[in-house]
Amino acid sequence: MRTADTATTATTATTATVQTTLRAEGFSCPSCVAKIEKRLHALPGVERATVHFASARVEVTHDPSVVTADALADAVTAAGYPAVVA
Ligand SMILES: [Cu+2]
Repeated sequence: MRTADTATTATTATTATVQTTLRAEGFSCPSCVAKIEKRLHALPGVERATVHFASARVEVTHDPSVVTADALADAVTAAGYPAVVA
């Protein structure tokens, strides 16, 4: 019997991760992308971080109870790329 309480968007969720998009400034080359991704991956609670060079957007999958969207923006800003939550 099928039940109605199965989460429609459930994938491999063992933790309550959400996806946050940041808008950042100051990218000038692909090595900036690697630097930002590395910085974000180093934070506890970050599951995935993808920088889109052409659109200056950063998509981060994270557990908001461990690291907030604002903390992600702060980390990117601290790396030298002023960032805000989009
Ligand atoms: Cu660069």
